[in-house]
Amino acid sequence: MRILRIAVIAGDGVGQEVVPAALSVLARVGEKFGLRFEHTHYEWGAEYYFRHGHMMPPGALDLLRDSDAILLGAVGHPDIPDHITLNGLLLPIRRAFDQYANVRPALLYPGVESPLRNYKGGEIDMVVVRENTEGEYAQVGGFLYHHQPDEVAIQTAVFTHRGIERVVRYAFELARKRRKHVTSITKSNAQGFGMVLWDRVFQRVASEYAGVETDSLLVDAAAMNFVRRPHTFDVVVASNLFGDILSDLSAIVTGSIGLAASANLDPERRFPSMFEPVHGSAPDIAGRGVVNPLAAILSAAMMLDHLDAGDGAKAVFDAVAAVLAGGKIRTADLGGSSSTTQVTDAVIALI
Ligand code: GGG
Repeated sequence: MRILRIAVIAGDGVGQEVVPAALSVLARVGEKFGLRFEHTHYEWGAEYYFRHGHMMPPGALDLLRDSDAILLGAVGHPDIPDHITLNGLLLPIRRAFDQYANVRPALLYPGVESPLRNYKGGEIDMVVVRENTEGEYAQVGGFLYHHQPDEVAIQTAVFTHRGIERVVRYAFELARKRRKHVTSITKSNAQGFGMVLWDRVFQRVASEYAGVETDSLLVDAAAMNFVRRPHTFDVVVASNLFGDILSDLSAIVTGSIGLAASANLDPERRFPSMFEPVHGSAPDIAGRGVVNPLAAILSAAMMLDHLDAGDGAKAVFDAVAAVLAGGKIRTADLGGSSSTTQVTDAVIALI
C-alpha cells in the first residue's frame, strides 16, 4: 500500500471546517485506491499567534520539509492585522519550498450558475498561473520615520529573469495539455522595468512553443475581458499580485470562490507543494457548518494529482462535478441550503 505523508495546517476560521471535510474525502479515496494517508496536524495560525506571538514556531519549515505535500485551510483573523497572518505563515511556506507556480483553475461546472448572463456549464474553463515567490509580494522594503507624521513606506516589487522564465514556461507546458493558448498579463505601459522584463521573457519563451497561441494583455483590459468574454481564456500567466486579484475574478465568474481550488507547486519536486482553497478564513460564517467545502476538496484532488495518484484525483473531480450537476446538494454561496457535512457526504458517497 502506498503511503502519503501529508502535513495538515487547518489554520483559521473556516479552515477548521473545510480541512476536515477534505481529509474525510481523502480517507474514502484511500480505501478505494489503496493509499494510506499519514497526516501530521500542525495547530498553527491565529490561536497559536495569541499564545506565542507568531503564527508558527521557529523551525516550522523544517517540520514540513519531509512531508509529501501540505494541505492548508485558511489564514486570517479579525483581531490580527492581515499582513501578519499572511507574512507569518502562508508566504514564508511558499518561498521556503520554492512553490513558484500557483495554479488556480476556474471551471464553470454544469449545474452551477454564473453571475454572467448566457454562460452555461463548461463554457468557462481557464487556469490562472500566478507567479508565487517574488514580484509584488517579495516583502522587500521598509519604513522610514516609522509611526511619525512624515512616515515613508517603500515596497519594492522584485522581478527576476529566472523567476519570470520558470513560471512562464510552466504556463506553456500546461497549455500544451489544454487548449494551447497562453495569455500573459502585465502593466508594462506604466511599470516600465519589472513588467517590461516580464514581457520580454514571455516573448522569448513563447518563441520556443510554436504550437501554442499567445496574447499579452494589460491587467485592466484583462479584468474587463474576464467579465466580458471569459470563454476566450485558457491559461493565464500573471505576476503575484495580478494573479491573486484576477483569480478571485475567475472564481466568481464560475459561480463562487467556494469552488476555487489552488496548488502552490514546486514543479521540480525538490520540496513539498502546498494545496489550499483560494478563499480565506471567512470569519463571518466560521463555526456555523455552512461553508462550502468543495474548494478544499478540489484542492485535495489537485494534491492527489500532483502526487501521481491520478485515479484518486479523477474520482474526486468526477464526484464533485456530479454533486454540482445534481443541482440539489449545495451550500448557500451556490444558492442552496445544504450544510458543509451534507455536501462532503454527497461527494464521499459518489467515490
Ligand atoms: N486559503 C488560504 C488563505 O487563507 N488565503 C487568504 C489570502 O489572503 N491569501 C493571499 C494569497 O493567496 O496570497
